[in-house]
Amino acid sequence: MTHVLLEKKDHVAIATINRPKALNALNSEVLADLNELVDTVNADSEIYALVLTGSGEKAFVAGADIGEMSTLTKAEGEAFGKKGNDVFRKIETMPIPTIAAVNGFALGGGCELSMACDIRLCADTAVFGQPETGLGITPGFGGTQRLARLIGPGMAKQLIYSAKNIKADEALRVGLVNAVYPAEELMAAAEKLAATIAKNAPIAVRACKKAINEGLEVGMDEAVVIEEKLFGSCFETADQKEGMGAFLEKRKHEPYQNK
Ligand code: DAK
Repeated sequence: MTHVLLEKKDHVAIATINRPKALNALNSEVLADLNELVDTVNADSEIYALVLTGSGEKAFVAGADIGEMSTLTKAEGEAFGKKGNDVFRKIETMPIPTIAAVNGFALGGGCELSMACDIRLCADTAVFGQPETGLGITPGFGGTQRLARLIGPGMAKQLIYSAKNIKADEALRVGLVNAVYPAEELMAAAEKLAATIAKNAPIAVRACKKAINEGLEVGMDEAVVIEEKLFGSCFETADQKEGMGAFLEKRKHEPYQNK
């Protein structure tokens, strides 16, 4: 991967989008690298959580690459949108939890990328927005869909129609991010949360992600069945036996084995 750096700390992977000259803007190469990142992380059974951030102090991702997009035809635009949507959906449906550590501008495709992650933490210097209508296009990497689901249609429509950016405190107020940190503390906070998640039974954590994501896409009757099946599947795991056994024996559980 040329534009994505990958580091592992215990059971946590930290991926950094690294195209600082263009504020980490998403061109086809970065999208291809993100695709490869997901394949690499998914293939590593020792990774229990992923933190995604941007290189440099200024930007998480300043959007899709405007230079690359500017001359697209209708068919090419659709193809570019599909490429991004496919990668972002692949990120959203990764089995393990994902945390976007938003360290600066998260505009257009950058805001959309953060929304494809499970959890968003940001620096107090972060700026979010969907500037697309100001450029003559719609959000194309899931922004119209995920923003409305995350913060509600009223606020999503305001942000998307107005193309106005919001700062970290406003992103927290509208529920786009879970927490804001001083910029220099963001990565430590994101890694600490990822490590906390990674200490819990990995199969159970992955089942929770699947239950929440898949349950949100169906009616409640179907959703609770999804939960029941995943709940049941945990009782075939060694980690469930250790977790509950440790409680009953009044001892601390052994580190979970992902089994
Ligand atoms: N694309 C390409 N290059 C970018 C870029 C971007 N999105 N953002 C920044 N850069 C480049 C700048 O061109 C500049 O390059 P040089 O001139 O140095 O070669 C370098 O990064 C530094 O940027 P600035 O000099 O502009 O830095 P400033 O601090 O002055 O400003 C800024 C930072 C983030 C406010 C500004 O760079 C900016 O406004 N950037 C553009 C933000 C933006 O509008 N992003 C949204 C892009 S639209 C779709 C598929 C996808 C999408 C839509 C439809 N379908 C196919 C349907 C997604 C759309 C978007 O994401």
